[in-house]
Amino acid sequence: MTSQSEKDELQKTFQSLDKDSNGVLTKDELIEGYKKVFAERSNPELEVQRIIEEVDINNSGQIDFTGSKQIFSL
Ligand SMILES: [Ca+2]
Repeated sequence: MTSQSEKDELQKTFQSLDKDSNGVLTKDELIEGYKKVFAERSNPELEVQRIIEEVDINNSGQIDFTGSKQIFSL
């Protein structure tokens, strides 16, 4: 479904957003990234909150690489 180049691209995006390189994106990291990727959308905080609720199935408040795939393939 996802091509290798798309995966590489996503990996790069994920790593650039993961400021402390701990392998997960916190809400703050996500908001920063969301603003960059979807610059035209308003209310990034609200959107990110909604996404976290949707993707964060174990309620950790953080998104791992698998979760980020869902976000950026929207
Ligand atoms: Ca992080």
